[in-house]
Amino acid sequence: MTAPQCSAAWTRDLLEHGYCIIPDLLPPEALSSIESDLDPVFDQTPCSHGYFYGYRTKRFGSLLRRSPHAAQLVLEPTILAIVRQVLSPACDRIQLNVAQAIEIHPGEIEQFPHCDHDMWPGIKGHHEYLVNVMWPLTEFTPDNGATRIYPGTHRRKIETLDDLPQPVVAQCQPGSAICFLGSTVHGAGANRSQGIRRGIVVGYSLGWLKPYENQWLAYPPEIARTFPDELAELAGYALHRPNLGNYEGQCPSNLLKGNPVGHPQATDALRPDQEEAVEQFAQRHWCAK
Ligand SMILES: O=C(O)CCC(=O)C(=O)O
Ligand SMILES: [Fe+2]
Repeated sequence: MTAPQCSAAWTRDLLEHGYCIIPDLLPPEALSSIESDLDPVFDQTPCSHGYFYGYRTKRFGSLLRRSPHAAQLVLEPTILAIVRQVLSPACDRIQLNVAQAIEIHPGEIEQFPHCDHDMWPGIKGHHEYLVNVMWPLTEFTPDNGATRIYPGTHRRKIETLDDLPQPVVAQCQPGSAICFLGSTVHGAGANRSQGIRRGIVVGYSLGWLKPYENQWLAYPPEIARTFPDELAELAGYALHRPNLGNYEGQCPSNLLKGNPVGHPQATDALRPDQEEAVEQFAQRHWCAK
Protein backbone atom coordinates (compact mmCIF):
# COMPACT_ATOMS: atom_id res chain seq x y z
CA MET A 1 0.00 0.00 0.00
CA THR A 2 1.21 3.52 -0.74
CA ALA A 3 1.51 6.03 2.11
CA PRO A 4 -1.68 7.96 1.20
CA GLN A 5 -3.68 4.70 0.95
CA CYS A 6 -2.65 3.29 4.32
CA SER A 7 -2.85 6.76 5.84
CA ALA A 8 -6.61 6.98 5.13
CA ALA A 9 -7.45 4.35 7.78
CA TRP A 10 -5.18 6.04 10.35
CA THR A 11 -6.74 9.41 9.55
CA ARG A 12 -10.20 7.93 10.23
CA ASP A 13 -8.95 6.63 13.59
CA LEU A 14 -7.32 9.94 14.45
CA LEU A 15 -10.45 11.93 13.62
CA GLU A 16 -12.70 9.46 15.42
CA HIS A 17 -10.77 9.09 18.68
CA GLY A 18 -8.59 12.21 18.63
CA TYR A 19 -5.43 10.10 18.50
CA CYS A 20 -3.87 7.02 16.94
CA ILE A 21 -0.68 5.09 17.64
CA ILE A 22 1.01 3.69 14.53
CA PRO A 23 3.41 0.86 15.43
CA ASP A 24 6.72 0.23 13.62
CA LEU A 25 6.45 3.17 11.25
CA LEU A 26 10.23 3.68 11.23
CA PRO A 27 13.02 1.23 12.02
CA PRO A 28 14.25 1.71 15.64
CA GLU A 29 17.75 2.39 14.23
CA ALA A 30 16.45 5.62 12.67
CA LEU A 31 15.50 6.81 16.15
CA SER A 32 18.76 5.66 17.74
CA SER A 33 20.77 7.61 15.12
CA ILE A 34 18.87 10.77 16.04
CA GLU A 35 19.30 10.02 19.73
CA SER A 36 23.09 9.70 19.36
CA ASP A 37 23.24 13.06 17.57
CA LEU A 38 21.16 14.67 20.32
CA ASP A 39 22.96 13.05 23.29
CA PRO A 40 25.41 15.94 23.81
CA VAL A 41 22.59 18.48 23.50
CA PHE A 42 20.53 16.68 26.15
CA ASP A 43 23.64 16.72 28.38
CA GLN A 44 24.17 20.45 28.00
CA THR A 45 20.54 21.56 28.22
CA PRO A 46 19.28 22.56 31.68
CA CYS A 47 15.86 21.51 32.98
CA SER A 48 13.01 23.80 31.95
CA HIS A 49 11.50 26.55 34.06
CA GLY A 50 7.75 26.63 34.64
CA TYR A 51 5.04 24.15 35.60
CA PHE A 52 3.92 23.60 32.00
CA TYR A 53 7.37 22.78 30.61
CA GLY A 54 8.28 20.96 33.85
CA TYR A 55 11.13 21.50 36.31
CA ARG A 56 12.47 17.96 35.84
CA THR A 57 12.09 18.00 32.06
CA LYS A 58 14.62 19.07 29.43
CA ARG A 59 13.47 20.56 26.12
CA PHE A 60 15.19 21.95 23.07
CA GLY A 61 14.28 22.63 19.44
CA SER A 62 16.10 23.26 16.13
CA LEU A 63 16.30 19.50 15.63
CA LEU A 64 16.77 19.65 11.86
CA ARG A 65 19.97 21.61 12.49
CA ARG A 66 21.12 19.36 15.32
CA SER A 67 20.64 15.98 13.66
CA PRO A 68 20.76 15.26 9.92
CA HIS A 69 18.56 12.23 10.70
CA ALA A 70 15.70 14.33 12.09
CA ALA A 71 14.46 15.10 8.55
CA GLN A 72 13.28 11.47 8.33
CA LEU A 73 10.74 12.12 11.07
CA VAL A 74 9.51 15.42 9.66
CA LEU A 75 9.18 14.02 6.12
CA GLU A 76 7.74 10.60 7.03
CA PRO A 77 5.29 10.04 4.11
CA THR A 78 2.43 8.31 5.99
CA ILE A 79 2.47 11.07 8.62
CA LEU A 80 2.51 13.84 6.01
CA ALA A 81 -0.42 12.20 4.20
CA ILE A 82 -2.43 11.95 7.46
CA VAL A 83 -1.66 15.54 8.44
CA ARG A 84 -2.62 16.84 4.99
CA GLN A 85 -5.91 14.92 5.11
CA VAL A 86 -6.74 16.49 8.48
CA LEU A 87 -5.58 20.07 7.84
CA SER A 88 -6.05 20.72 4.14
CA PRO A 89 -9.77 21.63 4.44
CA ALA A 90 -8.57 24.81 6.20
CA CYS A 91 -5.32 25.74 4.43
CA ASP A 92 -3.46 25.67 1.12
CA ARG A 93 -0.42 24.08 2.70
CA ILE A 94 0.73 22.71 6.03
CA GLN A 95 3.84 23.91 7.88
CA LEU A 96 6.17 22.60 10.53
CA ASN A 97 5.04 24.02 13.86
CA VAL A 98 7.66 22.41 16.08
CA ALA A 99 10.37 19.77 16.24
CA GLN A 100 11.33 19.53 19.90
CA ALA A 101 13.17 16.94 21.99
CA ILE A 102 11.68 16.23 25.42
CA GLU A 103 13.49 14.35 28.17
CA ILE A 104 11.53 13.53 31.33
CA HIS A 105 13.60 12.77 34.39
CA PRO A 106 12.72 10.52 37.35
CA GLY A 107 10.60 12.43 39.86
CA GLU A 108 8.88 14.64 37.26
CA ILE A 109 5.17 15.10 38.02
CA GLU A 110 2.38 14.62 35.50
CA GLN A 111 2.08 17.50 33.01
CA PHE A 112 -1.03 19.67 33.06
CA PRO A 113 -3.59 18.06 30.70
CA HIS A 114 -4.04 20.48 27.81
CA CYS A 115 -4.98 20.99 24.15
CA ASP A 116 -2.07 22.17 22.03
CA HIS A 117 -4.32 24.31 19.81
CA ASP A 118 -4.91 26.60 22.79
CA MET A 119 -1.61 28.29 21.87
CA TRP A 120 -3.67 30.18 19.25
CA PRO A 121 -6.57 32.34 20.42
CA GLY A 122 -8.74 31.77 17.29
CA ILE A 123 -12.26 30.34 17.45
CA LYS A 124 -12.19 26.56 17.81
CA GLY A 125 -14.56 23.87 16.62
CA HIS A 126 -14.75 24.55 12.87
CA HIS A 127 -11.53 22.87 11.80
CA GLU A 128 -8.32 21.47 13.25
CA TYR A 129 -5.31 23.78 13.70
CA LEU A 130 -2.61 21.22 14.43
CA VAL A 131 -1.55 17.58 14.35
CA ASN A 132 1.25 16.46 16.68
CA VAL A 133 3.34 13.34 16.39
CA MET A 134 5.32 12.09 19.37
CA TRP A 135 8.20 9.79 18.42
CA PRO A 136 9.56 7.87 21.45
CA LEU A 137 13.37 7.69 21.58
CA THR A 138 13.19 5.38 24.62
CA GLU A 139 10.40 2.92 25.39
CA PHE A 140 7.30 4.75 26.70
CA THR A 141 5.81 2.99 29.74
CA PRO A 142 3.04 3.88 32.22
CA ASP A 143 5.77 4.39 34.84
CA ASN A 144 8.29 6.51 32.99
CA GLY A 145 6.05 9.33 31.72
CA ALA A 146 4.47 7.98 28.52
CA THR A 147 2.14 10.59 27.00
CA ARG A 148 -1.40 10.37 28.41
CA ILE A 149 -4.17 11.02 25.88
CA TYR A 150 -7.82 11.61 26.76
CA PRO A 151 -9.77 9.91 23.95
CA GLY A 152 -12.74 11.69 22.45
CA THR A 153 -11.94 15.04 24.10
CA HIS A 154 -11.54 16.64 20.64
CA ARG A 155 -15.33 16.40 20.32
CA ARG A 156 -16.36 17.36 23.85
CA LYS A 157 -16.48 20.56 25.81
CA ILE A 158 -14.13 20.11 28.76
CA GLU A 159 -14.88 22.79 31.35
CA THR A 160 -12.73 21.43 34.19
CA LEU A 161 -10.23 18.61 34.62
CA ASP A 162 -13.03 16.67 36.40
CA ASP A 163 -14.76 16.32 33.01
CA LEU A 164 -11.87 14.28 31.60
CA PRO A 165 -12.40 10.59 30.77
CA GLN A 166 -9.84 7.92 31.69
CA PRO A 167 -6.66 8.56 29.68
CA VAL A 168 -5.01 6.15 27.30
CA VAL A 169 -1.35 5.71 28.18
CA ALA A 170 0.64 5.75 24.93
CA GLN A 171 2.79 2.78 25.82
CA CYS A 172 5.00 1.97 22.83
CA GLN A 173 8.50 1.45 21.44
CA PRO A 174 10.84 3.69 19.41
CA GLY A 175 9.70 3.49 15.78
CA SER A 176 6.04 4.00 16.72
CA ALA A 177 4.30 7.29 16.02
CA ILE A 178 1.83 8.65 18.59
CA CYS A 179 -0.44 11.04 16.66
CA PHE A 180 -2.97 13.38 18.24
CA LEU A 181 -5.03 16.37 17.20
CA GLY A 182 -4.47 19.90 18.47
CA SER A 183 -7.97 19.67 19.95
CA THR A 184 -7.30 16.48 21.98
CA VAL A 185 -6.49 16.81 25.67
CA HIS A 186 -3.18 15.13 26.56
CA GLY A 187 -0.02 15.60 28.63
CA ALA A 188 3.19 13.87 29.59
CA GLY A 189 2.83 11.33 32.41
CA ALA A 190 4.70 11.41 35.73
CA ASN A 191 8.06 9.66 35.71
CA ARG A 192 7.97 7.27 38.68
CA SER A 193 10.73 5.07 37.28
CA GLN A 194 14.50 5.22 37.78
CA GLY A 195 15.13 5.86 34.06
CA ILE A 196 14.84 8.81 31.70
CA ARG A 197 12.02 9.05 29.14
CA ARG A 198 13.07 10.65 25.86
CA GLY A 199 10.89 11.61 22.92
CA ILE A 200 10.62 14.00 19.99
CA VAL A 201 7.47 15.91 19.21
CA VAL A 202 7.01 16.92 15.58
CA GLY A 203 3.99 19.16 15.07
CA TYR A 204 2.39 20.43 11.86
CA SER A 205 -0.10 23.28 11.66
CA LEU A 206 -2.22 25.20 9.18
CA GLY A 207 0.24 27.04 6.92
CA TRP A 208 -1.16 30.48 7.75
CA LEU A 209 -0.61 30.37 11.51
CA LYS A 210 2.29 31.81 13.49
CA PRO A 211 4.39 28.72 14.28
CA TYR A 212 5.16 27.83 17.90
CA GLU A 213 8.85 27.44 17.09
CA ASN A 214 10.26 30.30 15.05
CA GLN A 215 11.27 28.34 11.97
CA TRP A 216 13.21 31.10 10.18
CA LEU A 217 15.48 31.64 13.20
CA ALA A 218 15.89 27.90 13.81
CA TYR A 219 16.67 27.38 10.11
CA PRO A 220 17.98 30.59 8.52
CA PRO A 221 18.53 30.59 4.74
CA GLU A 222 22.11 29.25 4.96
CA ILE A 223 20.76 26.17 6.79
CA ALA A 224 17.49 25.79 4.85
CA ARG A 225 19.49 25.91 1.59
CA THR A 226 20.85 22.45 2.49
CA PHE A 227 17.30 21.00 2.90
CA PRO A 228 15.36 19.13 0.22
CA ASP A 229 12.64 21.40 -1.26
CA GLU A 230 9.77 19.79 0.67
CA LEU A 231 11.57 20.25 3.99
CA ALA A 232 12.45 23.89 3.24
CA GLU A 233 8.78 24.52 2.35
CA LEU A 234 7.61 22.94 5.61
CA ALA A 235 10.14 25.06 7.50
CA GLY A 236 8.53 28.26 6.22
CA TYR A 237 10.20 28.87 2.86
CA ALA A 238 6.90 28.95 0.98
CA LEU A 239 4.08 31.42 0.42
CA HIS A 240 0.61 30.78 1.69
CA ARG A 241 -1.96 32.46 -0.55
CA PRO A 242 -2.76 35.37 -0.40
CA ASN A 243 0.81 36.73 -0.28
CA LEU A 244 1.41 35.48 3.30
CA GLY A 245 4.97 34.95 4.45
CA ASN A 246 6.46 36.86 1.51
CA TYR A 247 9.94 38.33 1.54
CA GLU A 248 10.27 41.50 -0.56
CA GLY A 249 6.98 40.66 -2.26
CA GLN A 250 8.25 37.27 -3.40
CA CYS A 251 8.17 33.65 -2.30
CA PRO A 252 10.82 33.27 0.44
CA SER A 253 12.12 30.13 -1.32
CA ASN A 254 13.84 32.56 -3.73
CA LEU A 255 16.26 33.31 -0.88
CA LEU A 256 17.48 29.73 -1.10
CA LYS A 257 18.27 29.96 -4.83
CA GLY A 258 21.42 32.03 -5.11
CA ASN A 259 21.56 35.77 -4.47
CA PRO A 260 18.18 37.49 -4.77
CA VAL A 261 18.23 40.57 -7.02
CA GLY A 262 18.48 43.98 -5.30
CA HIS A 263 15.00 45.31 -6.08
CA PRO A 264 12.72 42.37 -6.85
CA GLN A 265 9.30 42.80 -8.40
CA ALA A 266 6.52 42.31 -5.82
CA THR A 267 4.31 39.66 -7.39
CA ASP A 268 0.78 38.71 -6.34
CA ALA A 269 0.13 35.16 -5.15
CA LEU A 270 -3.65 35.08 -4.69
CA ARG A 271 -6.31 32.41 -4.44
CA PRO A 272 -8.27 31.98 -7.71
CA ASP A 273 -11.37 33.71 -6.27
CA GLN A 274 -9.28 36.70 -5.18
CA GLU A 275 -7.41 36.77 -8.49
CA GLU A 276 -10.72 36.91 -10.36
CA ALA A 277 -12.19 39.62 -8.11
CA VAL A 278 -9.20 41.95 -8.36
CA GLU A 279 -8.86 41.36 -12.09
CA GLN A 280 -12.53 42.19 -12.77
CA PHE A 281 -12.27 45.31 -10.62
CA ALA A 282 -9.05 46.45 -12.32
CA GLN A 283 -10.45 45.84 -15.82
CA ARG A 284 -13.49 47.99 -15.15
CA HIS A 285 -11.23 50.80 -13.99
CA TRP A 286 -8.80 50.48 -16.91
CA CYS A 287 -11.72 50.53 -19.38
CA ALA A 288 -13.26 53.56 -17.71
CA LYS A 289 -10.03 55.57 -18.14
O1 LIG B 1 6.11 14.82 26.44
C1 LIG B 1 4.96 14.46 26.25
O2 LIG B 1 4.59 13.28 26.34
C2 LIG B 1 3.89 15.48 25.88
C3 LIG B 1 4.39 16.89 25.93
C4 LIG B 1 3.34 17.87 25.57
O3 LIG B 1 2.21 17.57 25.37
C5 LIG B 1 3.69 19.30 25.45
O4 LIG B 1 4.75 19.71 25.90
O5 LIG B 1 2.86 20.07 24.90
FE1 LIG C 1 1.08 19.15 24.43
